[in-house]
Amino acid sequence: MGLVMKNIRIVCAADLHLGRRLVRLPEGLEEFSHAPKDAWRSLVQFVCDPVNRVDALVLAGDIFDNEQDLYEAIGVFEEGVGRILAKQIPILTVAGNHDARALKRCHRRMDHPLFYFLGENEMWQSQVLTLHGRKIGFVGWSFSSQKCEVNPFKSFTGCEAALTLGILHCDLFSAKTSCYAPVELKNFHPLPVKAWILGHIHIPEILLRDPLVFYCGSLQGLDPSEHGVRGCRLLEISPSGEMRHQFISCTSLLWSSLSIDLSEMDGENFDETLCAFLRTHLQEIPHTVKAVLCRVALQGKSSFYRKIHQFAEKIKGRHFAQVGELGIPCYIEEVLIECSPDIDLKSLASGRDLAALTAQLICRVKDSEDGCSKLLAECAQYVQILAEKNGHIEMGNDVSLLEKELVSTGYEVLDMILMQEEGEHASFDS
Ligand SMILES: [Mn+2]
Repeated sequence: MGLVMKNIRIVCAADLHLGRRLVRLPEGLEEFSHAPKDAWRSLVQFVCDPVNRVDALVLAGDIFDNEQDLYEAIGVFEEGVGRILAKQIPILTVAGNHDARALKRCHRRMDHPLFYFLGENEMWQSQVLTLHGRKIGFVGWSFSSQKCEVNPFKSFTGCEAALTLGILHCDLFSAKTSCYAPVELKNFHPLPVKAWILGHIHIPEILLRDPLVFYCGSLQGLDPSEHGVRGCRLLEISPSGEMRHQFISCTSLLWSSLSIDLSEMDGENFDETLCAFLRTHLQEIPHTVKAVLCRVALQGKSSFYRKIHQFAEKIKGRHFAQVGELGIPCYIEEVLIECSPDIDLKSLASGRDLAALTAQLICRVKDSEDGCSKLLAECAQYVQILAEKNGHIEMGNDVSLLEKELVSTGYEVLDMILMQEEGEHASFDS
């Protein structure tokens, strides 16, 4: 019988942010404030399960959420690392901007020959491992403090192995301005590296096929903006060097974001209709998910616009439906009111009264008329400054968000004016 060479299977993850507590969870979901730890435990479970035949684990930085207050996070991390190393499965890590020192300390304390910390002092470092009789190179670079304005590829040094994988925590999306190891996609092409396992950006994404370049994404969504299933990627290298990969869910609390069109609905059975809508749109849920937190955007022209705010208040924060094959509890995290009253805005705007004036203003914002978009951009910058002052750095100067907010408020005002006018007409009639 000939010798059958096996595929090499490497689990890749990043941005675990252990130690982070999920905040503003509705009553009944408090236990999920520890979801990042649960995601790590489910990753460890996957790596250790012999059925999955995992040969190595790669962690591309931001394992810990911050350098202080680490006792709890370090305990749960080291416990998992211990379990994996006990199975003789090597672990390769680099540090991100959140854990530059913490990971180094943890690595020293554990002091295990199969636990590798690559790229100390922002210097590229490589390590060759023999997996299933084949030499695989790993080359990595680590943050040594919270910031690094320099592109790490300026100092890249290679690796001797014929097949090398790169591990890096870096910012690919704002190369000109980022202080988190800014890199550009073109940096990857000329290097003798077959695949790049990246951390930092929390949205899992494949960026290039050859060489393979991907962001692992956060292991578990950390706030409502991180909606969608999160987890790790299983990279498989065939004996001929061919790469395949597959996404594995580690999400226990799933943040979800859905839009519902109200134009075909009457206000009669709003709760039941929304419930059915959630069940239809949240059918395929990975088995790791134990609860869903859904942000619902109400859109379209609504015949029951006047009741919308009342409806929204009633369902917010509530356990609302059982979704997926297993009947997972789904809560409404937030309701975004993006719908409009059932009126003809254009014809209303042709008048000369207060309602017409308001309608005209809404039209100008909606159609981004000349001058208006410039004003909006300026406004967004002020919002950004205010947000930063108040510590909401991640709000960003998002013009489209501001536009939505203005239009929505405009409709609210317009509806109030129309309601008043209706009242006046009614009192004249009587
Ligand atoms: Mn991160």
